[in-house]
Amino acid sequence: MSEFHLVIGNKNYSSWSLRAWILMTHLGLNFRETIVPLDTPQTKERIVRYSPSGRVPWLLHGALQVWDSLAICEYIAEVTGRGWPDDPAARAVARSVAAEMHSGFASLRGEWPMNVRARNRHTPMTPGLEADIERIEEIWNDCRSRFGASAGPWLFGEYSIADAMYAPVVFRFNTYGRPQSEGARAYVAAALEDPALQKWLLGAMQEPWTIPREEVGIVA
Ligand SMILES: N[C@@H](CCC(=O)N[C@@H](CS)C(=O)NCC(=O)O)C(=O)O
Repeated sequence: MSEFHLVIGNKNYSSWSLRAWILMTHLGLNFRETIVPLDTPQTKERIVRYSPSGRVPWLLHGALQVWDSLAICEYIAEVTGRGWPDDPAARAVARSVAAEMHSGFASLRGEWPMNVRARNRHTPMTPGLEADIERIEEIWNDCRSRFGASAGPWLFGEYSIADAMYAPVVFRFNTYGRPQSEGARAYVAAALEDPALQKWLLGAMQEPWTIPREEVGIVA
């Protein structure tokens, strides 16, 4: 198989990059990794050398370019035959919750930017943020109780693209506050122990870059 080359943003801040990276890491794929630091005067020019959309993550496999986190996850699932649950009903729900994350949760994204290194940050609770958090807890509890609980710690038992899509939310809860429900708390705790997530965290810890506008919340 040709080499995979994944181009990503800063591990501390690039939530879209984390999704593709953690799926590929979970599936045990060897890949070359290039980090383009975000929010510098050279960022745009560096990213467009690779990605036609001017955004990361971007994947090269042989001569094929794939961009956009969900498209990369889908491609990896096609190439490996892994990434989605086997059962068609579980797979349909996994695709629904992955798509819901891909296209929604604007308040959560805007008000709680992923900031892997930060802890104990407090931001004002707004109706939009509260609704996004409630919906995420509902999704996690529903997936775990209907498809996950008997087969492993993940949303659909075995690790799937759905878990990769929600990995940045796990880091957000770790930075800004724990979820309310017991089920969601248990999911966050299990996901934080995941060696792949820990590897990404270590990478973020070692990065020299800080993006001031992503550093939100009062430390308390
Ligand atoms: N929908 C895209 C969004 C990708 C995206 O917005 N990536 C950000 C980094 S997290 C980016 O490349 N920004 C370019 C820049 O900051 O110049 C995906 O899922 O990959």
